[in-house]
Amino acid sequence: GDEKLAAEMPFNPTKPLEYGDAAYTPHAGATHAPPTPIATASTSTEIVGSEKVGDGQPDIGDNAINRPLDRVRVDDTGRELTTNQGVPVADNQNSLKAGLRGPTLMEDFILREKITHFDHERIPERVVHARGSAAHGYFESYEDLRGLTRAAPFAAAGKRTPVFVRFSTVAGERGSADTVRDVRGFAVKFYTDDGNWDLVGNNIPVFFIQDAMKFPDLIHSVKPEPHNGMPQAASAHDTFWDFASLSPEIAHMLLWHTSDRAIPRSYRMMQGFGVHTFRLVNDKGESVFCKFHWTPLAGTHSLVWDEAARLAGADPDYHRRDLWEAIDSGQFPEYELGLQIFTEEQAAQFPFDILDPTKIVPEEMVAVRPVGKLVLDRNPDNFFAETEQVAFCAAHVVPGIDFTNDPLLQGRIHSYIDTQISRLGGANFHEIPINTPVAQIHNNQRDGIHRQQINRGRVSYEPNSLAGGCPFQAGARGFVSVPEVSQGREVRGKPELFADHYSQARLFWISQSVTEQRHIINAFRFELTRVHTPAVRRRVLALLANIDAALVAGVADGLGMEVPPPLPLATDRPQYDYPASPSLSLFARPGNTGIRTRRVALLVGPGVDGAQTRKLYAALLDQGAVPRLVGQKIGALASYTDAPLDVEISVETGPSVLWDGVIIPDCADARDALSRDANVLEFVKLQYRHGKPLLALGSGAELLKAARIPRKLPHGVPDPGVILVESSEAAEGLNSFVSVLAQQRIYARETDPARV
Ligand code: HDD
Repeated sequence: GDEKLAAEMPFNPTKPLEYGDAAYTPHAGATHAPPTPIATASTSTEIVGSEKVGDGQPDIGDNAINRPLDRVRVDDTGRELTTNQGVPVADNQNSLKAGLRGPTLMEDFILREKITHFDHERIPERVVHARGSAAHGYFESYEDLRGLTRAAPFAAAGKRTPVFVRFSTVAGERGSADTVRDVRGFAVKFYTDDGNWDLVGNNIPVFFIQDAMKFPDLIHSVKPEPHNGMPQAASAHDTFWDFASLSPEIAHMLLWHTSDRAIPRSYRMMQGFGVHTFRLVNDKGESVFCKFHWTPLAGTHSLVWDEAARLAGADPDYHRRDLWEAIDSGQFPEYELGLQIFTEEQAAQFPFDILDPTKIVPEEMVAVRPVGKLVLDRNPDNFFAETEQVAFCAAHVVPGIDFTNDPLLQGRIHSYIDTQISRLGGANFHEIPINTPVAQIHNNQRDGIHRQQINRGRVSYEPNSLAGGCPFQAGARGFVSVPEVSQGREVRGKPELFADHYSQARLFWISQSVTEQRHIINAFRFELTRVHTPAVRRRVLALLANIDAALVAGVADGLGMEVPPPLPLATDRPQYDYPASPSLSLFARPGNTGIRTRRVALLVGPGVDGAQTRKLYAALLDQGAVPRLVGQKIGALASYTDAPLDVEISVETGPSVLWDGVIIPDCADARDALSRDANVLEFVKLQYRHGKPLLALGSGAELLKAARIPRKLPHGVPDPGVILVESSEAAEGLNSFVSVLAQQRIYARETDPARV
């Protein structure tokens, strides 16, 4: 019917009716028959067929948060176009004019409403963490933790609490690239029975500064420089390193920031941390200290810098797309929540202050106890309404969770609510659906811009008798702050232990593998090469000189500079000598999801063995990988064995950095067709340079030869990731390929400078 016609029509069939005399007769525009309703899974909690949600599309899965959001979910399927007042619109192509060539009439309220709304579509972006991507899901507690905390999510084994999680970069603007070197935000909103709890963390367990007082300075230094608005989403410029070199408390964070943690392969493959020390409180009022850790089941994996920089051009949405596609294809990202729990007495013995956010509690001192899992199983329906308007707040805690006196955290308690008031336009931002708790809201707060709630009755004060005293205080059931005793003279300053700036930086450094250490040195080299003021570079070297001799020597060499004397220490106290902590290496958590969601290019050219290609494709799909046919151009490609292949992506639009590995199927013309194409050669070389597995079958090997891919690692042993097999051994070849792909990368290939 109409649908088929519409599909076959490469043009807009009603276009002619917009012109000349035809315009005087209103017409219906391009009508489509309403699609046949799609049966919704019985597990869905969506209100199927309701006025607001149409025929039940899109399928929203089984998730407790759906129901509150259903109220506002809109589905246009089979509906007429209306104004914001619900008035059906006859013509959405033309403004109302006095004659076909006449001026547009002021009376055209439809045009004016549409343009006015458009003119106001943008809101201010977040002052930090502007660039982000989010998903819905749930948190499931492994056990009943009520002995430790009365926080609702931990009340029973198997209890599920709906969550909304937003990942982000810090420095870049809303449209900046995902793969820049930066800290990643990891913000979790738990819609608990006792109200919203936001765990607003990062993928790095320490922070740059020790006191909220310095936050605006830190951010001003890393953001684009104010005179010329450059550089975008980068710490590699003078102002950041100027500030850093004058703030030695940054030393520990700098090593994390220059490590591969700051260029994760995916939001699904990085850890998350609450950073500060928090408190857990049980219903007897007893409290312990707690550090929160999220650990991805997919393991911790990172990009390499050259790849990250190229990715920013090839796909600025690389992490956003990765998260979206994983969830869309049912490969739900999972993270385990772990707690480091310790008492006040234990804390007093630590060689650092637990209120200092530039320090970790090494896992060797306090083990991480797994207590539950986070599963992200549904993409947002609307980016703006959900991902952009979500308002996280470090002050959002629930009974069972409490703050500590960490001076950075104390400042955050103020900042987040405050920033939402200008970003989201007023004090009622909690009524925006994505921010509304599942728990009910009853209080005497009233009015304000864009108020949604219609509070009944004449009473909006407490105490009252006219409303029977309601809403009444919850007493002990409510949030009760830990009655910590505070005393002391008013003072602006820090405890002396905060002045140990280098011990944990050294701990991090000595806990890294040789590969990771090399990457840190190279990252410093890159960042400081972009710094133009020699004195700033020298001061950073002087800071590094307090951490490790090999580190500073490596960085100085990269900059062609001498190692300067170390920066003077801020305290005479001896720095603490930590033993290495193996869990600080990225390689400590390889993950257990095999090659699921890994992207594999099957690089095909004229003369390809189509049957073999199809088999490899199917085998990869079978293991949960994402294979794609990549060629010199898209469309039909003749195969010498069977029907033509349908090439999905070209090397131009899907360049090397978008793939975790490449397979070159047997290809009779490989030497002529593929090996003479510089783009194809570049594709293969970059796969090699970035440590990715390459499998060539039969004459596909000609391409590796042309690209001069070495078969041995720099230290002489065969490279397990350069796999050349005869077509008859395709299955064995694929097995070897898969085992390397699961490891993510062969770092042993790296030389500096690169040899391919
Ligand atoms: Fe912050 C956003 C994480 C220190 C002030 N912060 C923001 C987000 C994350 C963090 C993940 C984005 C939330 C989202 O996705 O919407 N921030 C942290 C961590 C910190 C930290 C882990 C240190 C341990 N932040 C920090 C300080 C201040 C702020 C010290 C101010 C005194 N942060 C903000 C903010 C933002 C924000 C200005 C910007 C947008 C927003 O809050 O909603 O209030």
